[in-house]
Amino acid sequence: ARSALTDLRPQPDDIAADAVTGLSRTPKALPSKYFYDAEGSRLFEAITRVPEYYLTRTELALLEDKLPAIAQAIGPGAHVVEYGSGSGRKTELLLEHLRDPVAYTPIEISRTAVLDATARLSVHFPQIEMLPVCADFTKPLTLPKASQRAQRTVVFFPGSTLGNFANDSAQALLAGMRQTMGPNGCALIGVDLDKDTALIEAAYNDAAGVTAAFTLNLLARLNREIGSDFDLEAFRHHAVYVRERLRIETCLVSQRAQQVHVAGKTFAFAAGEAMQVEYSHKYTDASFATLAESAGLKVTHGWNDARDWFGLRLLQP
Ligand code: AVI
Repeated sequence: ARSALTDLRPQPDDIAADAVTGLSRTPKALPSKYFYDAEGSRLFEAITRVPEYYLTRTELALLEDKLPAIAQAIGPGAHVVEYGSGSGRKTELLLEHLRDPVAYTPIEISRTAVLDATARLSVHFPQIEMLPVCADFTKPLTLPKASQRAQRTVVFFPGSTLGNFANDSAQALLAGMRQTMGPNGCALIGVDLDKDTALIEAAYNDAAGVTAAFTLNLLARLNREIGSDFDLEAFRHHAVYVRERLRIETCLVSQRAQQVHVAGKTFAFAAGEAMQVEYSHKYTDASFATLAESAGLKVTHGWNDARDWFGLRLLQP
């Protein structure tokens, strides 16, 4: 099968400029997309294995359980377009269960990640055309055309990654997916569901401290890459579920009054000052339907695990 890379030449991130912009806000903030350097990606993998972080294992079990029904709803001849570099086992499960899938396109900013994902999958699925794309999926995209056998574009976005986007960005991302899928396409999206506060908060405050290390790695990354001087001992991970906004709000709290130097500028933190670093939105059926509608999409099917902790939703224009 063909496997040429389509390189849409994503604009490289300006980490220093983004950090300065965020630190100049009130309250201070840093973008969560910078969590995922090599060390951050390793720590996130470790999070998916801590007992409190139910999301990944619940979604995998849900896929295993419901894929026959999902494949039925999607129909034959899919061109699967995954937002992200391929979720390993989740992507394999989807491709295994779909009827006569024709092509697979992972979209990812990292050239190596997107090529690795397709190389790995092409061994398992030699009959599927591999059409990797190096691009920023939050920006407008023109994707390579799959063979004429493809009947339908299926956007795959598992993991509740949508939840890490603020509402306006999530809406824009879904609107972009609507363009990508076309009038006859659909999107299969994994969403973490609203539930008991204690269960959600435990997932973001694991006892082993892996999530705290993941959050603090953001500061370590800035120190490594842009030469800032954050003192990692002087900030503490803090994650709370704010039910009115249906989201985990994670911040780093300054443990004392201190100054930090970033890209030639000095930023003062008060003792106890919280810097916003991540949102993880949770959804109700109503909140997700409203979000989908705001992007011109309808929720046509939904599957939850037996405890209603995690859901998969099929969206169509
Ligand atoms: C990748 N994303 C869906 C994770 C989440 O649950 O929001 C990232 C994460 N942050 C802390 N723990 C996991």
